[in-house]
Amino acid sequence: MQATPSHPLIAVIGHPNEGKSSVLSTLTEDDTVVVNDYPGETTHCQYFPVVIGGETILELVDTPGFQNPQNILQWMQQQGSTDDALLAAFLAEFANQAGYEHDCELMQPLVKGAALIYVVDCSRPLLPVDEAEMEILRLINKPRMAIINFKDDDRDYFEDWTQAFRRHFNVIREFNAHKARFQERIALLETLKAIQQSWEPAINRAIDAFNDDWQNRREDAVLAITEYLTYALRLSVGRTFSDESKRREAEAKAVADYQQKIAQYEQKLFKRIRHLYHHTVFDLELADHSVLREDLFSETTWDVLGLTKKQLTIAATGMGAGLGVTLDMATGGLSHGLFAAAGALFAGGSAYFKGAELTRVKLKALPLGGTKIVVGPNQNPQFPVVLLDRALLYLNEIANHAHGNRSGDSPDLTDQSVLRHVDSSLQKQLLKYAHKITKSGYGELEENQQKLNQVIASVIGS
Ligand SMILES: Nc1nc2c(ncn2[C@@H]2O[C@H](COP(=O)(O)OP(=O)(O)O)[C@@H](O)[C@H]2O)c(=O)[nH]1
Ligand SMILES: [Mg+2]
Repeated sequence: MQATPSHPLIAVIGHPNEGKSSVLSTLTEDDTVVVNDYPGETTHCQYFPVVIGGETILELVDTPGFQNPQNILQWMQQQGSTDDALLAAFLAEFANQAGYEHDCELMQPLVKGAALIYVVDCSRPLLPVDEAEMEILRLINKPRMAIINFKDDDRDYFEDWTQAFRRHFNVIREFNAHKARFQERIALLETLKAIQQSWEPAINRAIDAFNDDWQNRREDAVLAITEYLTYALRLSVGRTFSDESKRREAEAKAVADYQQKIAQYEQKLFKRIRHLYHHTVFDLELADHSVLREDLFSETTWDVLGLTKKQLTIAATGMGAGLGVTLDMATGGLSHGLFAAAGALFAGGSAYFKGAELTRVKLKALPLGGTKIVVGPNQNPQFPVVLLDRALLYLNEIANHAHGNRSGDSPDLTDQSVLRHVDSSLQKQLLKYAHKITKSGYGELEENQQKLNQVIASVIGS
């Protein structure tokens, strides 16, 4: 009955509602795995291959919970056999017994040569059924490890659990299905090598593939962010109006249109990032206090993100008139989000920034009558910093969000600005290339984009 799978096959086994599906979802980065608030809903094994570059490098199996562990253990203890012989005898005996469907089903992957991960929530007391389940698995004697998934922080029962694990498993590891990040997933894979040594080369290949894939995703994300910044920095929006009485309305519409276009592109970017990180089904909710819940052009966004006035002054030093200190037109008529917020930021700041152009609003007389008002490109040096800060915050959030965590609460986002904490030379380069992109003719655009791309990659790597 012993089959040998061509790649590591691992059954995730345990009591209903302990977090099996959540662990599996997080490990495979698959948010199609059904996670249930109520126990006992999984009735059949479901196979979740991890495919990278077209190759299945690993496969995990979600299994139903045990139904009758104590009866089964009693029966097994009377058999006088262990290992594969015991597994075969059990299936022969119970295959057609009503009420044992889940018990038989969960053993199926083991027949196919799977190793097993036994998942328990150690924040609850150890019960006799748990001992029975662990003893059944010990008797069947497949390569196995215990995974401790604390559903809450209660550690009162941990010692009892640890002792019970020692009797039944050689390898025990803590893994939080809601919080685990990339490095913790890799660490768990490393541990799997210890339970099934013949899989070591395959697991090493899987780890390499995971690492490469992780790197590729970052590169793709950085490229996508550079494209977005390029679009936003170069964007301008025009509106025509026939006489002076219509000017304010035209201006307001142009500003609204300008802001909406950037906000829409940002949403497109966020979706792309979600897909890169395999968050495709579950609609992830941002933490309550995340600044990402604020509109891109809200005052809060402009207060919390971007560089401090001092940092901005230092980063912009030497850029001189390049910053756009010349005004085509006073921006006083524009009271909408971005312009008002940016104005507030600079008010009372250095004399240098007081005169800085917040955005370019040009008026052009049209040959056939009427006037065109043009909003953008925005040359406020804080503009690319705020946009990039939001994109990096989102990337961080997504890259670290465990796929098994469906409750929407997410890692702490209190330290909101990423860019305030990077080296000032990077801040300076960011401003420099953002500014060049705003101004570039098509001939030099690509080169400046590549530079900006490098700056963003360094920020992420720093
Ligand atoms: N807070 C918290 N809840 C968890 C964790 N793991 C699982 N849960 C929750 O426990 C419930 C059962 O999880 P599920 O993975 O479906 O358990 P299964 O029946 O063993 O597959 C779900 O409501 C999960 O959101 C965890 O690490 N932390
Ligand atoms: Mg489940």
